[in-house]
Amino acid sequence: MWSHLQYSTPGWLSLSPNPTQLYRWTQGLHIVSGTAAIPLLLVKLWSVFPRLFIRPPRGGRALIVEGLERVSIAALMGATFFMLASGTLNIIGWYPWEFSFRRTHEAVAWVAIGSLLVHIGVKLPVIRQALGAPIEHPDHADDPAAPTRRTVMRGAFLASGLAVVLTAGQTVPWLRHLSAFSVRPGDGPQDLPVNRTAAGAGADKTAVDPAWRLEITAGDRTVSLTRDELLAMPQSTHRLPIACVEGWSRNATWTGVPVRDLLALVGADARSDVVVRSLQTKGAFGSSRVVGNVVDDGRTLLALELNGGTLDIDHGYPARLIAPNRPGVFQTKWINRIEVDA
Ligand SMILES: Nc1nc2c(c(=O)[nH]1)N[C@H]1C(S)=C(S)[C@@H](COP(=O)(O)O)O[C@H]1N2
Ligand SMILES: [Mo]
Repeated sequence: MWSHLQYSTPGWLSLSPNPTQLYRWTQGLHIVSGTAAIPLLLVKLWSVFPRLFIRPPRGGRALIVEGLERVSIAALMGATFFMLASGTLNIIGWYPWEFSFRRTHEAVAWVAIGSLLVHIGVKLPVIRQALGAPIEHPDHADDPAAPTRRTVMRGAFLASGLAVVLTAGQTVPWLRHLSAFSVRPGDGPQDLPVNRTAAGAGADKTAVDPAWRLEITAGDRTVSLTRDELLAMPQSTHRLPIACVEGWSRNATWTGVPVRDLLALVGADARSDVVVRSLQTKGAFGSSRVVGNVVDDGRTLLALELNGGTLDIDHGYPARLIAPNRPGVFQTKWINRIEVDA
């Protein structure tokens, strides 16, 4: 839910650039816990599956209670399946649907949370009874060939742990080489994965055009700078992560000009909200808004270099935004305009 809040922050709320790694952490936890939940859900379903075929009770009241319970379970199952399936497809970067993934994933999460609370409420007496009973209860031993509860639990946690180890490397550096299943273990130019390439954004020609200029505007004031002029300004270097909504994240070393220094050139206040625009001609996320308290942070850079070399074109050459505690999707690449809000 925090990841969603950072992705789509209401206008009246101004989130802090600190802690620097917060979005990376919530996003990583989100992906890891979702992955871990898949085997747990499957085992849970397997264990309750036979109950689906139990004859409904006779008698009006009992039938209504049973019916309501089944409806709430249907909502819980539907929501949970949707969450894990759509989340997995999002990590893979495959969107075989028309609706907005992010907004739907968030809305259905509330359905899942609500129906889970109802389900736990309804089952509380059963849960209490089961937790109080010895784990190898004789009632469960009527089929000697069936696995014991302990075996099933161990299997489930093992499968879940394995799923985490095999995917978490796209977020956790020391797991990188273990993560056979992670979709983007992170091989890209300059030791950083690429989300959308310059060609994919329709910016590959304009990005290398010698006529490129960075335009900074505030009201009727405009300043235009070449890349060499930007390089001649005082540079700052900071280690900041890219944390992608699609489930991978990575720290990198960025060098460039603090955005607030660029605002000073047009006489704008360092705490102004700004919109950064790019050369992008195809697809979404070609521009983004940076709120004043992020602009004011000296680590919010118009980056010109990455990991000690000139920014690769697929990482946003000639210039890209990088700011602390910011969803990757808003770290806009191929910037050519910075507009200060009036
Ligand atoms: N102009 C533009 N900038 C963009 C994007 C984009 O599609 N267009 N994708 C964003 C996304 S989703 C991520 S995760 C980061 C990834 O940066 P990288 O490709 O340099 O690792 O760039 C962001 N910047
Ligand atoms: Mo992203």
